[in-house]
Amino acid sequence: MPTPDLESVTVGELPCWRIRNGQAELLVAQQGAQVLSYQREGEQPLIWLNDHATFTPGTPIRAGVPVCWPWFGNLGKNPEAVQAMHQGEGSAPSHGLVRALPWQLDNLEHAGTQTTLHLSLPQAAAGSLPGWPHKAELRLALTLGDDLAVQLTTRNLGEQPLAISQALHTYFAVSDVRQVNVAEVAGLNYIETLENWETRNQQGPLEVAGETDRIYLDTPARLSIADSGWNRRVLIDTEGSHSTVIWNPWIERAMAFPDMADDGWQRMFCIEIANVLGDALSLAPGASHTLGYRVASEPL
Ligand code: TA6
Repeated sequence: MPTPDLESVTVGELPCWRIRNGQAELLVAQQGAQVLSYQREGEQPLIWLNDHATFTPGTPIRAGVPVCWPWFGNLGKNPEAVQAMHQGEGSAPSHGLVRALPWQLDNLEHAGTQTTLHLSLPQAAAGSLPGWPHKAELRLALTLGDDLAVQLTTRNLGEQPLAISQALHTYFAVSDVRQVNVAEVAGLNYIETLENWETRNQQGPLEVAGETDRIYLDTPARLSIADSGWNRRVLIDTEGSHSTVIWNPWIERAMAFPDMADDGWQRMFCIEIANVLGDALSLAPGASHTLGYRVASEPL
């Protein structure tokens, strides 16, 4: 495999990096350290590049792998310890504070056939995120080899416990969301956020037949998306996570989004490897935690 190239490119108004290693191509925006797309040579994409997304500085990008940190979703729906970390008078944006900030590229590491892009967020280490005056080292490692690994590491640099929730809000690419299922969630309890956050039990594999926004609890280390339209199974091997959010906006919500084509909901399926609700973290001073996953695929 040739040594991968790192090329600086612009997508919309955003500076990005494109890495190709002869087998695959990865596109990463500096804003949010956000993977925008990942595709293996000659195959359908694994991570969805929403070509209707807004690529403008300061606006969250609805595509790829948004990093949700130091809280997931609506802050008010988080454990009290996570809420208490926010000390701002102002608003607490959905999905935290880091997805629309420019990150720093620290280095590019080559090891055998693998290339890793190491990114970090200096404002987190400095304790200067708005309304969140805590010091944390926040790093994202993206490793492109035979497959793609995404690892988000938080280290508590402060002197008090650090309470966070987080997610890698990945938009996986699918042939048609109506033709996929997730078998590993069968039998698990989940929070149905669309019905008053009731706890329910998943009967059989998850199939999407309407707006879906669920938090699965006690999720296993491996999840997969069986996609009969593309005759493949996407394998997601997770690290440091026991909760998973599964989301698809379906027809009406997608039509209301300015940054998604009216039929965009058919081609994306969010499986969000997370630490939320009872799986949220409390990191002792000096402690660190890595949330991550590796994505690969095989024929069905
Ligand atoms: O992860 C699911 C979710 O929290 C949904 O409730 C939905 O709103 C989605 O994320 C997208 O959130 P965003 O803030 O990017 O519009």
